[in-house]
Amino acid sequence: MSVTRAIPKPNFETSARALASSLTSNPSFFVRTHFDVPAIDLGKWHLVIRDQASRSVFYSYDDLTKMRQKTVTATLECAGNGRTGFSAIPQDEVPWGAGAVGTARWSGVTLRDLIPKTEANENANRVLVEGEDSGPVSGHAQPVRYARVLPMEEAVRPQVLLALKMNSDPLPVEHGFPARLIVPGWYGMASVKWVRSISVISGPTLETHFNTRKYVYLSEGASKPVRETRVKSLVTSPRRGGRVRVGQRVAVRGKAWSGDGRIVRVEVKVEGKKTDAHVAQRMGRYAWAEWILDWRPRNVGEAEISVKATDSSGNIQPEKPFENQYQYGFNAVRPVKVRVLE
Ligand SMILES: Nc1nc2c(c(=O)[nH]1)N[C@H]1C(S)=C(S)[C@@H](COP(=O)(O)O)O[C@H]1N2
Ligand SMILES: [Mo]
Repeated sequence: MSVTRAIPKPNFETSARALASSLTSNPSFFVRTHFDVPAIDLGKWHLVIRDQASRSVFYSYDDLTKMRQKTVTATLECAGNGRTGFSAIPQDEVPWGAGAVGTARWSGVTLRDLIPKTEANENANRVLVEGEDSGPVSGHAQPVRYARVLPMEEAVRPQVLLALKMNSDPLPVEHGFPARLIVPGWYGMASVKWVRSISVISGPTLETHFNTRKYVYLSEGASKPVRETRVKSLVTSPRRGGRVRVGQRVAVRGKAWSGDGRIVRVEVKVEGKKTDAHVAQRMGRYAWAEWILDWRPRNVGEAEISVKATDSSGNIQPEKPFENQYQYGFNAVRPVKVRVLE
Protein backbone atom coordinates (compact mmCIF):
# COMPACT_ATOMS: atom_id res chain seq x y z
CA MET A 1 0.00 0.00 0.00
CA SER A 2 2.94 2.38 -0.43
CA VAL A 3 1.46 3.99 -3.57
CA THR A 4 -2.30 4.51 -3.61
CA ARG A 5 -4.41 5.54 -6.59
CA ALA A 6 -6.97 8.29 -6.91
CA ILE A 7 -10.63 7.20 -6.49
CA PRO A 8 -13.41 9.36 -7.93
CA LYS A 9 -15.46 10.89 -5.09
CA PRO A 10 -16.85 7.93 -3.13
CA ASN A 11 -19.81 8.61 -0.78
CA PHE A 12 -21.75 5.79 0.90
CA GLU A 13 -23.52 4.97 4.16
CA THR A 14 -22.88 2.35 6.81
CA SER A 15 -25.51 -0.37 6.15
CA ALA A 16 -28.37 -1.00 8.60
CA ARG A 17 -26.81 -4.38 9.34
CA ALA A 18 -23.37 -2.91 10.07
CA LEU A 19 -24.89 -0.24 12.33
CA ALA A 20 -25.95 -3.02 14.69
CA SER A 21 -22.32 -3.86 15.61
CA SER A 22 -20.56 -2.16 18.52
CA LEU A 23 -17.61 -1.22 16.30
CA THR A 24 -18.09 -0.51 12.61
CA SER A 25 -15.72 -2.55 10.44
CA ASN A 26 -13.48 -0.60 8.08
CA PRO A 27 -15.10 -1.82 4.83
CA SER A 28 -18.59 -0.99 6.20
CA PHE A 29 -17.72 2.43 7.64
CA PHE A 30 -19.49 5.29 5.79
CA VAL A 31 -17.39 7.45 3.49
CA ARG A 32 -17.84 11.16 2.92
CA THR A 33 -15.55 12.85 0.40
CA HIS A 34 -15.99 16.25 -1.18
CA PHE A 35 -13.41 15.63 -3.89
CA ASP A 36 -11.62 12.65 -5.42
CA VAL A 37 -9.57 10.54 -3.02
CA PRO A 38 -5.99 11.78 -3.59
CA ALA A 39 -3.24 9.49 -4.86
CA ILE A 40 -0.45 9.14 -2.28
CA ASP A 41 3.13 7.92 -2.75
CA LEU A 42 4.20 7.04 0.77
CA GLY A 43 7.88 7.09 -0.21
CA LYS A 44 7.62 10.79 -1.01
CA TRP A 45 4.92 11.68 1.49
CA HIS A 46 5.65 13.76 4.55
CA LEU A 47 3.67 15.78 7.04
CA VAL A 48 4.65 19.45 7.46
CA ILE A 49 4.18 21.21 10.79
CA ARG A 50 4.57 24.99 10.72
CA ASP A 51 4.84 27.29 13.69
CA GLN A 52 3.79 30.94 13.63
CA ALA A 53 7.21 32.04 12.45
CA SER A 54 6.69 29.71 9.44
CA ARG A 55 9.44 27.40 10.62
CA SER A 56 8.67 23.91 9.30
CA VAL A 57 9.25 20.47 10.74
CA PHE A 58 8.84 17.43 8.49
CA TYR A 59 7.70 13.96 9.55
CA SER A 60 7.77 10.83 7.42
CA TYR A 61 5.17 8.09 7.98
CA ASP A 62 7.90 6.10 9.73
CA ASP A 63 8.68 9.02 12.06
CA LEU A 64 5.02 9.20 13.05
CA THR A 65 4.75 5.47 13.74
CA LYS A 66 7.76 5.73 16.09
CA MET A 67 6.15 8.41 18.26
CA ARG A 68 4.01 7.66 21.33
CA GLN A 69 0.70 6.17 20.08
CA LYS A 70 -2.70 6.59 21.69
CA THR A 71 -6.02 4.87 20.97
CA VAL A 72 -9.45 6.51 21.27
CA THR A 73 -12.77 4.83 20.47
CA ALA A 74 -14.90 7.48 18.79
CA THR A 75 -18.16 7.72 16.91
CA LEU A 76 -17.88 9.78 13.74
CA GLU A 77 -21.07 11.24 12.32
CA CYS A 78 -21.44 13.41 9.23
CA ALA A 79 -23.18 16.71 9.98
CA GLY A 80 -25.54 15.88 7.10
CA ASN A 81 -26.55 12.49 8.55
CA GLY A 82 -30.32 12.07 8.61
CA ARG A 83 -30.82 15.04 6.26
CA THR A 84 -33.72 13.21 4.58
CA GLY A 85 -35.66 13.78 7.82
CA PHE A 86 -35.79 17.53 7.19
CA SER A 87 -38.66 19.17 5.30
CA ALA A 88 -36.50 19.70 2.19
CA ILE A 89 -33.03 18.74 0.99
CA PRO A 90 -30.98 21.62 -0.40
CA GLN A 91 -29.52 21.26 -3.88
CA ASP A 92 -25.95 19.89 -4.00
CA GLU A 93 -26.18 18.39 -0.50
CA VAL A 94 -25.93 14.62 0.02
CA PRO A 95 -29.38 13.09 0.81
CA TRP A 96 -28.15 10.97 3.72
CA GLY A 97 -30.44 8.49 5.43
CA ALA A 98 -29.48 7.35 8.92
CA GLY A 99 -26.18 5.65 8.02
CA ALA A 100 -23.60 8.46 7.78
CA VAL A 101 -22.26 7.40 11.17
CA GLY A 102 -19.89 4.75 12.51
CA THR A 103 -17.67 3.94 15.48
CA ALA A 104 -14.03 2.86 15.31
CA ARG A 105 -10.94 2.56 17.45
CA TRP A 106 -8.57 5.21 16.15
CA SER A 107 -4.85 5.09 16.96
CA GLY A 108 -2.10 7.58 16.30
CA VAL A 109 -0.19 10.54 17.66
CA THR A 110 -1.98 13.16 19.74
CA LEU A 111 -2.18 16.48 17.93
CA ARG A 112 -0.91 18.07 21.10
CA ASP A 113 2.36 16.10 20.83
CA LEU A 114 2.83 17.42 17.28
CA ILE A 115 2.26 21.11 17.99
CA PRO A 116 5.68 22.67 18.55
CA LYS A 117 6.02 24.49 21.85
CA THR A 118 8.15 27.27 20.43
CA GLU A 119 8.16 30.89 21.55
CA ALA A 120 6.55 31.89 18.26
CA ASN A 121 3.50 29.79 19.20
CA GLU A 122 2.91 31.26 22.63
CA ASN A 123 -0.11 33.39 21.72
CA ALA A 124 -1.43 31.14 18.97
CA ASN A 125 -5.13 30.39 19.27
CA ARG A 126 -5.82 28.19 16.26
CA VAL A 127 -4.54 25.36 14.12
CA LEU A 128 -5.00 25.09 10.35
CA VAL A 129 -5.15 21.49 9.09
CA GLU A 130 -4.91 20.95 5.34
CA GLY A 131 -5.76 17.81 3.39
CA GLU A 132 -4.12 16.57 0.19
CA ASP A 133 -7.43 16.70 -1.70
CA SER A 134 -8.86 19.59 -3.68
CA GLY A 135 -11.41 20.10 -6.42
CA PRO A 136 -13.94 22.36 -8.07
CA VAL A 137 -16.29 24.44 -5.93
CA SER A 138 -18.89 26.66 -7.57
CA GLY A 139 -17.96 30.35 -7.38
CA HIS A 140 -14.22 29.57 -7.26
CA ALA A 141 -12.01 29.81 -10.35
CA GLN A 142 -9.28 27.67 -8.76
CA PRO A 143 -9.67 24.26 -7.14
CA VAL A 144 -10.43 24.51 -3.41
CA ARG A 145 -8.45 22.40 -0.95
CA TYR A 146 -10.16 20.52 1.90
CA ALA A 147 -8.91 22.30 5.04
CA ARG A 148 -10.24 23.23 8.44
CA VAL A 149 -9.26 25.59 11.24
CA LEU A 150 -9.59 24.20 14.77
CA PRO A 151 -9.52 26.39 17.90
CA MET A 152 -6.35 25.76 19.96
CA GLU A 153 -8.26 24.74 23.10
CA GLU A 154 -9.84 21.92 21.05
CA ALA A 155 -6.61 21.01 19.25
CA VAL A 156 -4.79 20.35 22.53
CA ARG A 157 -7.51 18.15 24.04
CA PRO A 158 -5.76 14.87 24.86
CA GLN A 159 -8.25 12.84 22.74
CA VAL A 160 -7.59 14.71 19.49
CA LEU A 161 -5.46 12.47 17.29
CA LEU A 162 -3.56 12.43 14.07
CA ALA A 163 -4.70 8.86 13.47
CA LEU A 164 -2.65 6.32 11.52
CA LYS A 165 -4.82 3.31 12.31
CA MET A 166 -8.50 2.45 12.23
CA ASN A 167 -9.59 -0.66 14.17
CA SER A 168 -5.92 -1.82 14.34
CA ASP A 169 -5.30 -1.63 10.57
CA PRO A 170 -3.56 1.17 8.68
CA LEU A 171 -6.18 3.72 7.60
CA PRO A 172 -7.96 2.56 4.44
CA VAL A 173 -7.32 4.99 1.55
CA GLU A 174 -10.87 6.37 1.53
CA HIS A 175 -10.64 7.04 5.28
CA GLY A 176 -7.55 9.22 4.97
CA PHE A 177 -4.42 7.08 4.51
CA PRO A 178 -1.71 7.74 5.59
CA ALA A 179 -2.85 10.13 8.37
CA ARG A 180 -6.08 11.84 9.38
CA LEU A 181 -7.31 14.01 12.17
CA ILE A 182 -9.87 12.62 14.61
CA VAL A 183 -11.70 15.21 16.70
CA PRO A 184 -13.81 13.08 19.08
CA GLY A 185 -17.17 14.64 19.91
CA TRP A 186 -17.33 16.87 16.82
CA TYR A 187 -19.20 16.20 13.60
CA GLY A 188 -17.09 14.51 10.93
CA MET A 189 -16.07 17.61 8.95
CA ALA A 190 -13.48 18.48 11.64
CA SER A 191 -11.69 15.15 11.19
CA VAL A 192 -9.60 16.12 8.15
CA LYS A 193 -8.45 13.13 6.07
CA TRP A 194 -5.17 12.84 4.09
CA VAL A 195 -3.53 15.47 6.28
CA ARG A 196 -0.53 17.10 4.56
CA SER A 197 0.14 20.06 6.84
CA ILE A 198 -0.66 21.46 10.26
CA SER A 199 -0.01 25.17 10.84
CA VAL A 200 -0.20 27.05 14.11
CA ILE A 201 -1.88 30.43 13.57
CA SER A 202 -3.54 33.25 15.47
CA GLY A 203 -6.02 36.02 14.90
CA PRO A 204 -9.31 36.00 13.03
CA THR A 205 -7.78 36.55 9.56
CA LEU A 206 -7.41 33.07 8.14
CA GLU A 207 -10.55 31.04 7.51
CA THR A 208 -11.36 28.19 5.14
CA HIS A 209 -14.26 27.49 2.79
CA PHE A 210 -15.15 24.50 4.98
CA ASN A 211 -15.25 26.66 8.14
CA THR A 212 -17.20 29.68 6.94
CA ARG A 213 -19.07 28.77 3.71
CA LYS A 214 -19.98 25.22 4.62
CA TYR A 215 -20.52 23.56 8.01
CA VAL A 216 -22.31 26.55 9.46
CA TYR A 217 -25.88 26.57 10.73
CA LEU A 218 -27.48 29.35 8.66
CA SER A 219 -30.86 30.37 9.90
CA GLU A 220 -32.70 33.68 9.94
CA GLY A 221 -29.59 35.57 8.83
CA ALA A 222 -27.44 34.21 11.67
CA SER A 223 -24.46 31.90 11.13
CA LYS A 224 -23.07 29.52 13.75
CA PRO A 225 -20.25 27.04 13.20
CA VAL A 226 -21.17 23.35 13.23
CA ARG A 227 -19.17 21.76 16.07
CA GLU A 228 -20.16 19.12 18.63
CA THR A 229 -22.37 16.22 17.57
CA ARG A 230 -25.93 16.73 18.80
CA VAL A 231 -27.52 14.14 21.05
CA LYS A 232 -29.07 11.45 18.85
CA SER A 233 -30.17 7.82 18.75
CA LEU A 234 -30.76 4.98 16.37
CA VAL A 235 -32.87 1.80 16.48
CA THR A 236 -30.87 -1.09 15.05
CA SER A 237 -33.27 -3.93 15.90
CA PRO A 238 -35.97 -4.62 14.87
CA ARG A 239 -35.27 -2.99 11.53
CA ARG A 240 -37.53 -0.41 9.91
CA GLY A 241 -40.29 -2.42 8.19
CA GLY A 242 -39.30 -5.60 10.05
CA ARG A 243 -41.75 -8.21 11.43
CA VAL A 244 -42.31 -9.34 15.01
CA ARG A 245 -44.89 -11.69 16.61
CA VAL A 246 -47.63 -10.66 18.99
CA GLY A 247 -47.00 -11.80 22.58
CA GLN A 248 -43.43 -12.89 21.88
CA ARG A 249 -40.51 -11.17 23.51
CA VAL A 250 -38.54 -8.81 21.24
CA ALA A 251 -35.25 -7.20 22.19
CA VAL A 252 -35.40 -3.61 20.96
CA ARG A 253 -31.83 -2.39 20.55
CA GLY A 254 -29.96 0.62 19.36
CA LYS A 255 -27.32 3.26 19.87
CA ALA A 256 -27.26 6.76 21.30
CA TRP A 257 -24.47 9.36 21.26
CA SER A 258 -23.69 13.00 21.91
CA GLY A 259 -20.65 15.23 21.54
CA ASP A 260 -21.75 17.15 24.62
CA GLY A 261 -21.52 14.39 27.19
CA ARG A 262 -22.37 10.86 28.17
CA ILE A 263 -25.76 9.35 27.44
CA VAL A 264 -27.70 9.34 30.71
CA ARG A 265 -31.15 8.30 29.54
CA VAL A 266 -32.81 6.62 26.56
CA GLU A 267 -36.59 6.76 26.61
CA VAL A 268 -38.32 4.37 24.23
CA LYS A 269 -41.95 4.75 23.24
CA VAL A 270 -43.44 1.61 21.75
CA GLU A 271 -47.14 0.91 21.12
CA GLY A 272 -47.76 4.21 22.91
CA LYS A 273 -46.02 3.20 26.14
CA LYS A 274 -42.87 5.01 27.37
CA THR A 275 -40.14 3.07 29.15
CA ASP A 276 -36.47 3.82 29.90
CA ALA A 277 -34.11 1.43 28.15
CA HIS A 278 -31.06 -0.10 29.81
CA VAL A 279 -28.03 1.94 28.67
CA ALA A 280 -24.37 0.88 28.60
CA GLN A 281 -21.61 3.22 27.44
CA ARG A 282 -18.82 0.66 27.62
CA MET A 283 -16.58 2.07 24.93
CA GLY A 284 -16.02 5.42 26.59
CA ARG A 285 -17.22 9.00 26.49
CA TYR A 286 -16.70 9.54 22.75
CA ALA A 287 -18.27 6.31 21.49
CA TRP A 288 -21.97 5.60 21.13
CA ALA A 289 -23.80 3.98 24.01
CA GLU A 290 -25.73 0.76 23.38
CA TRP A 291 -29.24 0.42 24.78
CA ILE A 292 -31.71 -2.43 25.03
CA LEU A 293 -35.35 -2.84 26.05
CA ASP A 294 -37.62 -5.88 26.21
CA TRP A 295 -40.93 -5.55 24.41
CA ARG A 296 -43.85 -7.96 24.15
CA PRO A 297 -46.06 -6.69 21.30
CA ARG A 298 -49.71 -6.48 22.37
CA ASN A 299 -51.55 -5.61 19.17
CA VAL A 300 -51.45 -7.10 15.70
CA GLY A 301 -50.82 -4.53 12.96
CA GLU A 302 -48.37 -1.67 12.66
CA ALA A 303 -46.33 -0.62 15.70
CA GLU A 304 -44.19 2.47 16.10
CA ILE A 305 -40.94 2.66 18.05
CA SER A 306 -39.55 6.10 18.86
CA VAL A 307 -36.48 6.87 20.91
CA LYS A 308 -35.43 9.99 22.77
CA ALA A 309 -31.92 10.21 24.24
CA THR A 310 -30.66 12.65 26.90
CA ASP A 311 -26.99 13.50 27.51
CA SER A 312 -25.19 14.52 30.71
CA SER A 313 -25.32 18.21 29.71
CA GLY A 314 -29.12 18.00 29.72
CA ASN A 315 -29.58 18.02 25.95
CA ILE A 316 -32.61 16.01 24.80
CA GLN A 317 -33.52 14.96 21.28
CA PRO A 318 -36.23 17.31 19.99
CA GLU A 319 -39.53 16.21 18.45
CA LYS A 320 -39.02 18.54 15.47
CA PRO A 321 -35.70 19.13 13.66
CA PHE A 322 -33.97 22.50 13.65
CA GLU A 323 -34.21 23.52 9.99
CA ASN A 324 -31.22 25.45 8.58
CA GLN A 325 -30.00 26.41 5.13
CA TYR A 326 -27.77 23.39 4.46
CA GLN A 327 -29.77 21.10 6.78
CA TYR A 328 -27.00 20.03 9.15
CA GLY A 329 -27.38 18.49 12.58
CA PHE A 330 -30.60 16.47 12.22
CA ASN A 331 -31.30 14.87 15.59
CA ALA A 332 -35.08 14.83 15.96
CA VAL A 333 -36.97 11.75 17.13
CA ARG A 334 -37.73 9.61 14.07
CA PRO A 335 -40.24 6.79 14.59
CA VAL A 336 -39.48 3.34 13.19
CA LYS A 337 -42.48 1.32 11.99
CA VAL A 338 -42.59 -2.46 12.26
CA ARG A 339 -45.32 -5.05 11.59
CA VAL A 340 -46.74 -7.13 14.43
CA LEU A 341 -47.95 -10.51 13.09
CA GLU A 342 -50.31 -12.99 14.74
N1 LIG B 1 -9.46 15.83 3.36
C1 LIG B 1 -10.77 15.62 3.61
N2 LIG B 1 -11.14 15.37 4.87
C2 LIG B 1 -12.45 15.15 5.16
C3 LIG B 1 -13.45 15.23 4.16
C4 LIG B 1 -13.02 15.49 2.83
O1 LIG B 1 -13.82 15.54 1.89
N3 LIG B 1 -11.67 15.69 2.60
N4 LIG B 1 -14.76 15.05 4.52
C5 LIG B 1 -15.10 15.30 5.93
C6 LIG B 1 -16.44 14.92 6.31
S1 LIG B 1 -17.67 16.01 5.90
C7 LIG B 1 -16.70 13.80 7.06
S2 LIG B 1 -18.26 13.45 7.60
C8 LIG B 1 -15.62 12.85 7.42
C9 LIG B 1 -15.99 11.47 6.96
O2 LIG B 1 -14.99 10.55 7.30
P1 LIG B 1 -15.00 9.07 6.68
O3 LIG B 1 -15.12 9.21 5.19
O4 LIG B 1 -13.75 8.43 7.13
O5 LIG B 1 -16.21 8.38 7.24
O6 LIG B 1 -14.38 13.23 6.85
C10 LIG B 1 -14.11 14.61 6.87
N5 LIG B 1 -12.76 14.85 6.45
MO1 LIG C 1 -19.62 15.28 6.82
